[in-house]
Amino acid sequence: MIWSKEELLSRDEMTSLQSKRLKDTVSKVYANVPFYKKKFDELGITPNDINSISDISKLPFTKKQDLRDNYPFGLFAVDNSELVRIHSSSGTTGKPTVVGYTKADIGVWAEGVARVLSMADITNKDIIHIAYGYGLFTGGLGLHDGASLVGATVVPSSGGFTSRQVMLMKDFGATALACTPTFAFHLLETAESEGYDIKKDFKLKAGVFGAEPTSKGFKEELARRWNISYHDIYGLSEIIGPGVAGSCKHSPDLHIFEDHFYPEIIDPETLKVLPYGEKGELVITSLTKQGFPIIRYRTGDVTVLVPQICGCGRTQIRMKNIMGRVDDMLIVNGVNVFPSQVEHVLSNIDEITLNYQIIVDKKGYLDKLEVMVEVTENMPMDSIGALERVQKKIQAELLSNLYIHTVVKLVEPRTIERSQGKAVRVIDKRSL
Ligand code: DLL
Repeated sequence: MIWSKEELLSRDEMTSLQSKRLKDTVSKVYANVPFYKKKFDELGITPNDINSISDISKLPFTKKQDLRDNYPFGLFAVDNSELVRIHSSSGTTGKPTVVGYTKADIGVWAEGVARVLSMADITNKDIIHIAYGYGLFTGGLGLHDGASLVGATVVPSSGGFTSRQVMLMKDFGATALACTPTFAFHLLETAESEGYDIKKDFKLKAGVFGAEPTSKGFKEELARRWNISYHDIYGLSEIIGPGVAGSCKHSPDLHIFEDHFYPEIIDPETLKVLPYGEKGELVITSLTKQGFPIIRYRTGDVTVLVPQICGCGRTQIRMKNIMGRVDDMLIVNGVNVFPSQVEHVLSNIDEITLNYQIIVDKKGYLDKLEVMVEVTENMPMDSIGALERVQKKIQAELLSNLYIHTVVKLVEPRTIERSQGKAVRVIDKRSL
């Protein structure tokens, strides 16, 4: 089901809507946010220089550090009396990034999430189990408002208490699950180990998963083992939260809701805008936000824009699965590799699970990359020969696919710590 008519606009209609909205946004930030006025003045531009969406390249970029420098409310464009909600990032060091919403912003946000839920055919007939964290993180409340808008019955279970969540999913007959892919995997393993029959005991038909980079192989395995259709939901708190883009039933690529969030891809080194089809850093400009409008925000996420119209009929531009973050890309002895690429290789090896960790360290002048991964339950841990065969297989696959030499350590099932939210997959000891 298609939620909004804007998902079907022709290119001309979209361009004219975006142009009008960009002009409004630029005027608003120039008048109300000293940070933007100063930046525009330094570049010698005024709102009069912005007449269509193609003028966006004249505007300056905004980075996470700009939010930190203006902590807490320095980038807000309205008086506090107009704000109805504050969210904040989960950054572990320094000041967090803070974002504010007016009533209208909460409406746009809920609509973005409703569009993704509609891609998964989630309606008022569904029971959606939301296990994203509720609180300052945008996952829980974002999904909650979108699900309420489509009229689904929400089970706001938040994170933690995995066994109890599995029991409730079964007893309440949840038909949809929304959480991080790693937590969905943890719920699955818990259900299996507690003896549930996934196909008979659960009524799940769709999963709405996001908030962390995930490989194609991981997604396919999760969908197959939960017996559901997998829908990717993308977003970040600086832009609005979940519901900036999502994937439908026709393809794993994500439709970007470009009537509200204008996407560009840049080369993170030269900052040049790249043509469609080229891989680079996603930059987003909000076109309708009131409380916390943001211009050309460098998301740090690496992807590719796909202009071809999807089989589902939606006309909005799509992006490929996020490969990772610019700052998560590992450079191992000069070879660039994203953790999600390692994950994809692991997903094709039968004897191991997708519970893994990547540890990077220095050995003399060289980088050493270790992949620690849990084997499946039926792998004989006492057979050195069998373990060595699997280790060699993984090493050979990583070498031929990603050109990296690795040390592979196989560990017993259930020994790597599980995550309730976003997984910690990489430990880079070089930077410690
Ligand atoms: O993670 C918002 C969200 C909540 C999205 C629930 C989807 C579902 P932040 O905590 O600000 O917000 O983190 C944003 O998470 O820049 C990406 O690196 C990553 N991310 C979010 N969604 C996806 C996705 C939320 N579908 C950061 N695929 C982003 C890959 C994702 N990475």
